[in-house]
Amino acid sequence: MITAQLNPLPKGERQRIFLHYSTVSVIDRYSYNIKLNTMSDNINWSELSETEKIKYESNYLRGTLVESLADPITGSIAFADTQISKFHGMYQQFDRDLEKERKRQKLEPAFSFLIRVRIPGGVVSPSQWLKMDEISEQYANHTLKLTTRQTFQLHGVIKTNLKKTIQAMNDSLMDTIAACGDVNRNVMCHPNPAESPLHAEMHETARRISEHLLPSTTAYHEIWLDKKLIADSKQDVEPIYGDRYLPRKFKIAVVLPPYNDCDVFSQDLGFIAIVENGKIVGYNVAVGGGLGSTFGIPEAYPRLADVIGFCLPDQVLEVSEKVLLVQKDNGNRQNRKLSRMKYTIDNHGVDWFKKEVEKYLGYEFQEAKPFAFIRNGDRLGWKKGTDSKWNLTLFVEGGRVADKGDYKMKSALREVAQTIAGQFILTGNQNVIIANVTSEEKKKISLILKENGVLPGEISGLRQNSIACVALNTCGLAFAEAERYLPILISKIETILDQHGLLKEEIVIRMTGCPNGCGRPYLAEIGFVGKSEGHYNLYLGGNFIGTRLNTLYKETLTEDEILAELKPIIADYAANRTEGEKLGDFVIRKQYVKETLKGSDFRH
Ligand code: SRM
Ligand code: SF4
Repeated sequence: MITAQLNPLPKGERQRIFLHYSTVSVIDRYSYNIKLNTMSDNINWSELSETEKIKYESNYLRGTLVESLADPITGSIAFADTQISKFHGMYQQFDRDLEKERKRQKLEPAFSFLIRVRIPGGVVSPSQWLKMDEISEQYANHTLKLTTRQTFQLHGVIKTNLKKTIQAMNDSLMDTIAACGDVNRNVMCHPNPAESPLHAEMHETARRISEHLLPSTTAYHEIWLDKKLIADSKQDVEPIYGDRYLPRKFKIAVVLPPYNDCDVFSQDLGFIAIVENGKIVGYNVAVGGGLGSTFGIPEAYPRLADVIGFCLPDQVLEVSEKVLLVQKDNGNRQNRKLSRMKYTIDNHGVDWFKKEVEKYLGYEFQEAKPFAFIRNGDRLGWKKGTDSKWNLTLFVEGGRVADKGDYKMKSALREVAQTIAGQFILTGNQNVIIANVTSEEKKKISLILKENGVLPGEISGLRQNSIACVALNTCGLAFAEAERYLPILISKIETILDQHGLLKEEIVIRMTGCPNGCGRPYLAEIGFVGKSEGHYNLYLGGNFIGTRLNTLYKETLTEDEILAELKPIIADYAANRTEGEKLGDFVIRKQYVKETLKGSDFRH
């Protein structure tokens, strides 16, 4: 065995030796990696989560992916590779609708993969939109899923189509690197060019942060794009991440007050643009947001970020890097339920965290500057930009771009993409903006939408502000439906709102199939979190500007119970609200729930 001859090695030597062993059998190579890595560093693996070892042993995100992909016996990949493949932008899943039947037939689950694209700020060209549309037809389940982090997901891609899918995306200059995994994820950015001439600058900032924090490993290119490394001429190093990457996922957003359309306080790191005399003079820096939580574990809770200071535009990259590094060096690597940066901050205190980042930076933050938000969510409809170009923010229910009966959203957007020269901008609320179009194109777009049954004007204020995570049938963590059920529940709540003349009232409503928070339900005025099939916890009292967590109102409700609980509250709201008072504020003033002041007070 090669392993015996080569241990122990100084850490820097590891890569060079890996690159020489392309001819060693898979098993030998894999056990070689394990032994070599384990012995060359004094890491007590038994104290760390299993994923730490998998990352470390993966040879900078290679694992045995190549072998797993080539294995014809199963539609799945090896367990360790399911963890490593996340860093490449994909998750192994199975169709949960078919689970029982497949078991009955003694078949393995109907495995397929979710692929998530990296699109900082959500901006794609019409030709990229068309490519994604084409790929979804050819290799996925014929739909495009617009996510809560401004990107596309494809569902239902089988193992043998993974490489072709990634290559097709690459042909259109899109990639999936670091869309998932313990790294910085897709960087979000205020999406609407009509809202401000500063959009291009902000988008560029988001793009640069994303590029700066990309993993450097060449594994992605090697595995998916067949770009082979030449041994000895180039070695993988991860100057930012090191060989175990981050303790957990890491998320960044850049927002432009007064619009909190990326829910900046739910991010690990948020940049809040400060504009003076029409120019971005810098950004307030917010740290420690995160919404994931777990039923039955009070130590795992949603938390909103704290603003710790102000930085100049040219400091954004180093601030991003140093905040990430403080988390990398101090985050919990034992328990993945408690490893997000929000817990590092709560464990050590915000002041400690700020000082630590300043130590890494070598300078202090300036004092944070005043800012104010007026709303979260998207403003739907046509808006004219300062450049006289038009932008249409289009509601996409549950972010699912599909043709359903006479409602042909997918066909409509395909035709629009074939017609316009502007852009498509995916929003952080699962919607899409058809951006930068001329007056002539605007007319054509309106016609195309009408002909395909997509009528943007006719949606209630509640539905406009709805988000539902994917949940069933693909999400392996879902306890209950979300995307497939929220539209039905909303129709029933709309009937109550209509009875009280509140159909146009904008109310933020969000649903997820489990407490992980993918649809950011804890920031909603009405939030639902799935507990079991057909049962949801109801949370009230988030605010319309995304700066307050909501509070558990009632637990484990059925649909009838949900409607029975909401009916009197809506009636009271219609009769007794003060002028302009939003529902989330009303339920606190009327003491339906107490305000949640900090994440650690949050209870399920
Ligand atoms: Fe998420 C895991 C879908 C945004 C918190 N999320 C998952 C997985 C991959 C399930 C899994 O691990 O097996 C889901 C795949 C479902 C499927 O079939 O597509 C999933 N998350 C989504 C998306 C697609 C929801 C959507 O309907 O739009 C969003 C993709 C965003 C993207 O493009 O990158 C999505 N996830 C979020 C958000 C919201 C955000 O980022 O603004 C959150 C809460 C914010 C946060 O991170 O704190 C979120 N997802 C989680 C968590 C809990 C993390 C935690 O700190 O505990 C998990 C579970 C985990 O990581 O272990 C998770
Ligand atoms: Fe799945 Fe839960 Fe995320 Fe919904 S919130 S997509 S059910 S992990």
